[in-house]
Formats: sequence, structure tokens, C-alpha cells
Amino acid sequence: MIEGLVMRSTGSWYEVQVGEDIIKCRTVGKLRLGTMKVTNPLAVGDRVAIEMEPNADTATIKEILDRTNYIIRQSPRKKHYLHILAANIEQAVLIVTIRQPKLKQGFIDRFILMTEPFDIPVHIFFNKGDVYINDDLATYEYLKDIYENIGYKCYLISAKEHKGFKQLETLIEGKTTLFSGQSGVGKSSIINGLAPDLDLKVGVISDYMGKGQHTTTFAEMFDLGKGTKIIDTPGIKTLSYNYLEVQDVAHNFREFFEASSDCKFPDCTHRNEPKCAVKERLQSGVFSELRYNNYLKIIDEVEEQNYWERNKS
Ligand SMILES: Nc1nc2c(ncn2[C@@H]2O[C@H](COP(=O)(O)OP(=O)(O)O)[C@@H](O)[C@H]2O)c(=O)[nH]1
Ligand SMILES: [Mg+2]
Ligand SMILES: [Zn+2]
Repeated sequence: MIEGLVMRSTGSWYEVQVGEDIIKCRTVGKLRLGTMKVTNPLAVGDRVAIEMEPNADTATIKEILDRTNYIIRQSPRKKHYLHILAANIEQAVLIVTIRQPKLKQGFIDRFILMTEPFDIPVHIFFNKGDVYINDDLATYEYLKDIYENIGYKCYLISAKEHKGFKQLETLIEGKTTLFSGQSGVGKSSIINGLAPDLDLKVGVISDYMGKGQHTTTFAEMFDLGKGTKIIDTPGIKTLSYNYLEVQDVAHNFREFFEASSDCKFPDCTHRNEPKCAVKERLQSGVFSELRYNNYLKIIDEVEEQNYWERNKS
């Protein structure tokens, strides 16, 4: 048995890196799925045990080795399924922009809900700095202040002018980093800026083909050498949660979770309960209104979705 790393998937085939080689692999039979329904039991970043097929340069994937972590979300296509974006990552770079397209309210908080259960560090890069005008820079400073206060570093970058790359280069050195963000924020442009040889297509909406029809797009790993690996992911349109309870959300808003030991009720949802430490810190200005409002929106959504699921006739 040979051990390898899943770099990408092209439908039924997987490209698995073994040493310097890429081996085309397929899966045979059912791989271990656990109890959840997942659209892709095998994800980019998975370590697998493979066996060469007789008289061929292709191989069969026999086993997925234990994951240190994974990034999971509700499948955008099948609402009762989960989709694994990537496995075994060391950090995430979340790319956002304030202009072109406008930053979607709550997107950063929704993304962080995927990384927080495994304490995966997230670095937030605000791209397209070249088109920001005065107000936008103030917005950037405002958001930077909120997120850095709770431990997520923020940076300004411009793929177009190749500005702000030094910090990003240093950050990704020798690590496996997931690159993610909404479509059109400049993920491919930034990855090209880091590794011009990859020559990724820019300005193509890779999530759609033809008239709004979804094609299956997968994350893809690139090995930049010296242990530096990056994973490009298809642009995220929306993030919903069919796998979370209200308490899961509460536990993964890290500053709220930290404060929650001072709430009167151990299962406080920080909505209307008396003597809520989160609301107190909100009133005294320690916690951000923006984070709190996004939190409320997410728990309402989760509660509603779970309610309908549980009361289906
Ligand atoms: N002004 C400006 N445009 C950018 C920048 N980075 C990317 N773009 C443009 O934004 C569009 C989407 O970029 P792309 O890299 O394909 O985004 P992706 O969908 O996240 O991979 C393209 O038209 C790019 O030329 C930037 O730093 N500044
Ligand atoms: Mg792209
Ligand atoms: Zn509370």
C-alpha cells in the first residue's frame, strides 16, 4: 500500500500526489462515510492509501487516513447533504473585497463558523485595495478593528497592483492553506500573483455553465514547493447550516463563548435571557454590534431550518 495526497478530482478520477508523481486513482466500492450524508466522501487534502492496478499506471484508493480537520458546509445543491471543501489544512486565507463585488453582510462570520470548530487560523485579506475610495478604507479599518480584536488578522492587498503580497507569501510558506471567498473577489488573481506559473483563468465564473446551471466544481490543491501548498476553492455563493444547533453557533462565536461562562444560564443563547454576559459586554461596547447582529441572524435561521426538518409530516 502506498500513501498519497488527494490534489484534485475530475469527477470519477482523483489525482493523488505520491512523492513527485501524480497518480490517477479511482475509488472502488464504498469508502467510510461516517453517519453524515456527504456529497463527496473524499476531499482535496485527504491522505489516502492506494494500490497500483495491475499493468497500469492508475491506482485504486483503498482507504482514507484519519483527518486532522476538515472544512464542511451544507451542500449548495443538495440541501440534506454536506459537502467537504477540504481536509487537513493548517490555515485559511479568506479573501473578501469591499468593492466589486460589495462585501456581503455576515459573510466573514459565516465563513469563520466553518473553521472555528477545529481552531483553524483564519487570515482575512481585503483585495482590490486599488479601487477603494475614502469611505471604503474607513470600512476596512472598521472591520479590521472588529476582527483583529477577536484574533483574526486582516490585511489589505491588491492583486492588480501586486501590492501587499509580502505578508501573504510569508504567511503561506511551508504550510497547507485553504483559499476561499465569494466568486469574483480575486482568488485566482491572487494565486496567480503568488505562483504565476499556474496561470489560472481570471474573471471566469467557474461555478456556472450556461444558463445558471451548476456544474460540479471541486477544490484543487497546488504544490508550490518547499512544503507550501495552497487549495483553491470554487467561489462560495451562500453559506447555510443544516448541521448545526443554536448552541453550536454560540460555541463558535469565540468571544461570545468565552464570555458565556459568566451568563446566568449555562445554555444561554444570548438573546433575551436575563443576566447575559454577552449582552452586557455588548452594551458596554466591548463586543461588536455587527458580530452580534450576524449571530442573531444565523441562530434564527438555524432554528427555523431545524424546526421545519423536525416537523416534516
Ligand atoms: N481592480 C482590481 N480588480 C481585481 C483585483 N483582483 C482581481 N480583480 C478582477 O476581479 C475579477 C475576478 O477575479 P478572479 O481572480 O477571477 O476572482 P475569483 O472568482 O475569486 O477567482 C477579474 O475581472 C479580475 O481582473 C484587484 O486587486 N483589483
Ligand atoms: Mg477563480
Ligand atoms: Zn448569554
